[in-house]
Amino acid sequence: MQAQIPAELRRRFRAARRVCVLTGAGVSAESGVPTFRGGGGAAVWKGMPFDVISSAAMIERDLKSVWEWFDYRRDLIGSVHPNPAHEALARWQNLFGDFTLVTQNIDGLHQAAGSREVIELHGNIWRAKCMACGATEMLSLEQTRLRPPACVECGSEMRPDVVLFGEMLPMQDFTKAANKAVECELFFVVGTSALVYPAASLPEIAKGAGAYVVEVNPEPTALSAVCDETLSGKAGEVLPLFDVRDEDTLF
Ligand code: BJW
Ligand code: ZN
Repeated sequence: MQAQIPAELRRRFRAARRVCVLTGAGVSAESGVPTFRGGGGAAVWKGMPFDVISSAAMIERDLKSVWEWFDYRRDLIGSVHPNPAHEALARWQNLFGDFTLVTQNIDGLHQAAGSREVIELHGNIWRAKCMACGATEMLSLEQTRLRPPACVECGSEMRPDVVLFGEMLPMQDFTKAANKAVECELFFVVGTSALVYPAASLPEIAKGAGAYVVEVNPEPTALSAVCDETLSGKAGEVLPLFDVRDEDTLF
């Protein structure tokens, strides 16, 4: 039987004014983007575990391989589309007085579905950043691939504008996300293993500040025990259920 939304959560969803959502790789899984952990397929590339290739140390050691890894992923992401989970979250921004969508994903699929002002904690795979002057440039699939690209402002090497292990998150964005986690009444954590910090601290911050925390994930996570509600299922199947007006649908 298909999962349904418990009446208590449906009531809270209808009454809420300030809602915050944190998404992870699982929200894009149904679009065909591999997750990082749990056999999703992105775990190893050319024999290197992703936390080795996606690390600050590898930028220093082998920038060209880092570009190859992200070019490979950009090619894949360039051919996929938002799924019903992205689309549901894009609708949610019009339902609440204060709605914040925070993502760990770098694929841009929330924006492709129509979400505005998405807080991207780990950067964006479609952007390059100059390692000397910080200038940024958008990347397209059609571009000639000089790797690493040269900065148009100063000629220095550019890197993918993503946050790798051992690197700081964009401070302003994380602070904004943490403030919204403190202020919200309802916090959804969707499709993330909640293992990577500081992103994984956001639901904990929300819970500590009194929010009702809801997890959407087909698997239990490190966070499940602290959530007020866990909806066990795929994001693309569970999130659209919040649109259903039937009061009698119980989990
Ligand atoms: C579905 C589904 C469906 C499937 N529907 N769900 C405290 C303790 C120990 C270490 C640290 C700590 N604090 C910080 C650290 C270090 C480190 C860290 O957290 N390590 C942990 C692994 C222990 N953090 C950092 O290094 C961060 N920076 C930092 O802390 O700066 C300060 C500092 C500076 C200098 C030195 C030291 C500290 C930066 C972290 C950046 C992470 N970047 C990555 C790579 C981005 C680029 C790339 O894409 O390659 O971001 S790592 C990778 O993990 C990626 C993701 O955004 C991130 C989170 O993964 P996510 O989204 O949760 O995906 P999965 O695959 O783990 O889970 C998918 C989930 O979906 C599963 O639960 C499935 O069940 C579910 N799912 N299908 C719904 N259909
Ligand atoms: Zn530059």
